[in-house]
Amino acid sequence: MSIAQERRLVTAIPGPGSQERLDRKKAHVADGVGTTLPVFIVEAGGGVLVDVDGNHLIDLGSGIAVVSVGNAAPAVVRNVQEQVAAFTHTCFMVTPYDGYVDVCAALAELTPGDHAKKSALFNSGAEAVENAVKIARVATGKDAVAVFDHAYHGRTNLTMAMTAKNMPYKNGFGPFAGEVYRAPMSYPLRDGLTGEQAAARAIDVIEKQVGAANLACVVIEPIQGEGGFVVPAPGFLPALAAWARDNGVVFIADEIQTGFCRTGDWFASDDEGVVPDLVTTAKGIAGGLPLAGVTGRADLMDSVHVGGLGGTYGGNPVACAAALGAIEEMREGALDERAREIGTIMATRLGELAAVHDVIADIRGRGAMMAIELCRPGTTEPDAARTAAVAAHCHQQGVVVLTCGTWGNVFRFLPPLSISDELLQEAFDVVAEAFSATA
Ligand code: PLZ
Repeated sequence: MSIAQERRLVTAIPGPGSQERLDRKKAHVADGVGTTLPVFIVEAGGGVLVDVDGNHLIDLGSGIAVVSVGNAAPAVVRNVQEQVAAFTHTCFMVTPYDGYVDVCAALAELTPGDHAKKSALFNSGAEAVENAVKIARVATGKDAVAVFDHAYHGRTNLTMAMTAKNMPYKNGFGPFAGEVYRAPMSYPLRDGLTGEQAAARAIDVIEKQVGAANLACVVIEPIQGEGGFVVPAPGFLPALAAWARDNGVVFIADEIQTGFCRTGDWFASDDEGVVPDLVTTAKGIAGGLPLAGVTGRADLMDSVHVGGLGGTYGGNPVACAAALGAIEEMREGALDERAREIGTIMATRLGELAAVHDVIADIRGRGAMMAIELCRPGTTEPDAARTAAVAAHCHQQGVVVLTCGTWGNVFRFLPPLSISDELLQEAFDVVAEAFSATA
């Protein structure tokens, strides 16, 4: 690793170089595109981001769960360099190439279940979700889509309708796509229900307000991402999947944020042995290059007419080469196990923190996808102000932390799986200090 794996601050955050570039950004980039931490990056790898001023920041975000294998991971760089020099694009629908088929074969092997599976590749998570719904509609001949409170599925028109939170994702952007219905999620901190009880509640809403006879699919994140890393109570996902199977409804797991070793398994559905009919993937699949997939039961995937699925860039050869490199890194580095080790360290540090700071109402997550929810002590009243203050302190001290949640009161920790124990511990020293400093 050529980048020193240490936190090193040589200027204020942002430094003068970043400040100058922020002014240019302001002049040329639409204000609607926000910034979490205003430093401009020139290099990254392991667990470190280096900015234009030479500051070394510890990365606890992985570019929102994307660079799970690390930034510029060796096998990704090698494969991309070879592919980009050979050819950059043909359009798979015009003249095919091996990389696309290789990624689909790998997806069939790695996603839950050992039934016959096929895949189609796209550019973004939202596009994968849209296509999963298209496939479910053709396969079932039904229209309705059930999603959950706190869900996040993207920013395109259909996926905005599927996403729960208005601000910033939906506000003013309607009208939204129709035939999307929302059911209550299992949220143990806030509903106190068992998984079975929460599933019965959700199924009742779906049956009474939509009806299985009209429902093409249920779409759910096995652990919710943007919505607050909400982990449903055990039994919730299996009960929903069983209901979908018994009622001719396609069960779609959106594993865009949870997939590819993030939660300590290859896919979060594996934890309870849930086998979805269709799985959507993106983010961690390709080490930072834009690629997404829909993978699932061959009979469902093949229900769509020839020419019905595609897109100019879907499964671009360079992105596929990157994915094959990322999958090689995950396999050879046993990154599912590494995610569990990282999870143990994070859970220990967060437990220590929660023992001291009663603003921490919940610690949840799995593997290298952990979160804490901040509430006014002794209540479940969200404390977004404290969350923002702690985040600002961490950013100033050179640790990239991300927040999420319907109320903006959740810290999510998503380090690259290439981070060292030392760096991870140091990052949590800074988080602890940020809690004390803002108490
Ligand atoms: N489904 C579960 O997490 C993307 C959004 C960042 P795209 N989450 C990060 C932002 O603010 O835009 C996501 C997800 C789940 C779908 C998506 C959408 O994936 O690749 O951003 O389209």
